[in-house]
Amino acid sequence: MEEIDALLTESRTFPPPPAFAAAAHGNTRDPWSRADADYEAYWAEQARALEWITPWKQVLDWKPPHAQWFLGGQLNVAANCVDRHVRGPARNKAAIIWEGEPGDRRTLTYWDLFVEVRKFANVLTSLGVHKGDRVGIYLPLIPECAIAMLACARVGAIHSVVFGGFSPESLRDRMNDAEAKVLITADGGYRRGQIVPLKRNADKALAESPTVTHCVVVRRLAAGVVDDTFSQMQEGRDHWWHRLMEGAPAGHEPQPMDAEDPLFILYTSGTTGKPKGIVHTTGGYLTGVASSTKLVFDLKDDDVFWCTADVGWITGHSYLVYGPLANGATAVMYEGAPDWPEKDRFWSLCEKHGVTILYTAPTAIRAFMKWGDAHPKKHDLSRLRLLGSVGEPINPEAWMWYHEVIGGGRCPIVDTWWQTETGSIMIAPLPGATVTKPGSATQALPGYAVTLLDSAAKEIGIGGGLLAVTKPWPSMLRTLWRDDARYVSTYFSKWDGRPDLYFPGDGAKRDADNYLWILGRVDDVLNVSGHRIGTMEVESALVEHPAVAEAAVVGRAHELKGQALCAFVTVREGQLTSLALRDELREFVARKIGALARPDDILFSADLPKTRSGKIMRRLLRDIAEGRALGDTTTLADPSVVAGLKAQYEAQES
Ligand code: 7RM
Repeated sequence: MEEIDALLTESRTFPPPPAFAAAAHGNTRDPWSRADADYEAYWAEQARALEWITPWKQVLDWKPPHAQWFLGGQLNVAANCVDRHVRGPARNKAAIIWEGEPGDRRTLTYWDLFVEVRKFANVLTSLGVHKGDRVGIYLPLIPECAIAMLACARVGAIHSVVFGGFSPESLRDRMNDAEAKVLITADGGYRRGQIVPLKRNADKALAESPTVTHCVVVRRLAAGVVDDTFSQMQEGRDHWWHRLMEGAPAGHEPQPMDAEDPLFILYTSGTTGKPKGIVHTTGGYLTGVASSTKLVFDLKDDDVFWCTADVGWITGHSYLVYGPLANGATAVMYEGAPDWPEKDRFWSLCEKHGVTILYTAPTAIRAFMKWGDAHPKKHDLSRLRLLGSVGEPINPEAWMWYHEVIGGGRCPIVDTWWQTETGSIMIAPLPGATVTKPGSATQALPGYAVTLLDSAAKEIGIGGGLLAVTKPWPSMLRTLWRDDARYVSTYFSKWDGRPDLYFPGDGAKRDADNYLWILGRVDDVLNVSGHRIGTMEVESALVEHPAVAEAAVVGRAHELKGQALCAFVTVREGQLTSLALRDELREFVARKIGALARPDDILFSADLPKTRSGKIMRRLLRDIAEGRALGDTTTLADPSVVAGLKAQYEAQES
């Protein structure tokens, strides 16, 4: 039996526009040929684009499931992202164009970054931070995020960024697990016009984080709102960022780091609750992100690259900070919400800053669709030349809308599949070389060995299966912080006796052109009368209906079929819900992908429970559909959504 059935077919294809292809970095199959011919030589070539203090002696040491890359090599990430650009023509180029939610703006050139990062590196040293120490970063999305991360990298400290939307408890647990010495935070940040009281949260966390001896506080809040309730400074422990910077020396030599020294820890919430501290190292990580940023986004000197993710997520680490800066590019950074003060904020930002490459998530794209075309139509988006998607499968409907309404039909879309664990993009088109298909992340990038396996590790040709990575790659996680056993059991124990096979936890299908279509997390797969149905295809079919903005599908136990399908549906703005619409949607899915995928239940809801990075939390919807008490809801963006849904579901049942 197949691990997962493939139901949907999507036959539209989009070749790279000729002019785009002609100017693109990758516009032939050549990178794949080179990588296939000599895998290690390919990665060595990518790594040589970085500046090394000491050359490596060995490209790869692979003792499954532990890999080491560029052994003997030494480099410094901050020197690669800042110093080397300052020596060249990018000295006065904008590195970060930042806009705060209230509309305040700052632009930092590479020279500005050089000045700030060196000074803050000296600040860290003065607070007793040494190579290998852990530093927590809990900030709104302001330039100090990048400065703090790069300053850590400069002195060899391991940063652990905690998303500013997380609670004091989450912050505390992460600080304690990593035994952080210093925490960098701000008095507050702005989100939907409200103040996020970061320092107050930090105070609560630090009351139970005994290893943290110093807390550096950025003054973010406007003068009028700065008051003691947002920033009560604790004598001896707390220091204003700007005060420390005033007294810091300007010069600083970057600490030479071994390629395999850790660069950062980033916690991801696992299925069991206790977050996993994903550990990334220096040489391999930077090689992976620098190389993929250039190739996948076809990054050129005059591009204005906007990755809309927060630095609290891996996407922000890799494609807001390290990837663009390693390439000497200009990155846009925006602090706030996409619908503040109006639902056109993203398009206003694109127009105002002349964004050429936009990288965002399907959940955002579906929200924009729901809000209607008028918002983007108000703005000149003609500078855009490339669009990217990440975080979830992008359903063809959203892909087409992104292509037409945002991209004006002229911009290729790169649907990029990867994970916190993989560090950088693994499956994606090269926009100048790959014919794209709406909903498919296409194929593995050059230098990545991705395939589909069944549960006996047998390769699947055409059809559905388990995604697997068969060779190590430079930016792979190296371990879980102080829990290597969990690293082995989570990622390298899916197939008996094969510790060389990495299991990402996703299901996918391969089509006749050897394209991959990610079908969602394997944990979410439904089993209806023996058919293994991925959530993505049913959701995608639902979203194709003009009344539907977003859908999430889960299974509940059913005595005859094994599982029955339960769909949670959000309708488009202005659309009314009715029993007739419910029946219509059930038939619509049956027609699109077959009667076996016809949802048994459809529940209309104004919102779906999502993580703070925008991924739908199907686990909680399953709890609702099966009438269980709700599991852990602490990682939800808005916990009230799921409580409301549960009440609504129960009312409908009775
Ligand atoms: C970058 C990021 C990882 C999980 C991954 C998938 C899903 C991410 C795509 C995708 C389909 C994509 N890191 N995912 N990108 N699914 N198409 N292009 O999101 O660690 O937070 O999540 O996200 O399930 O395993 S993550």
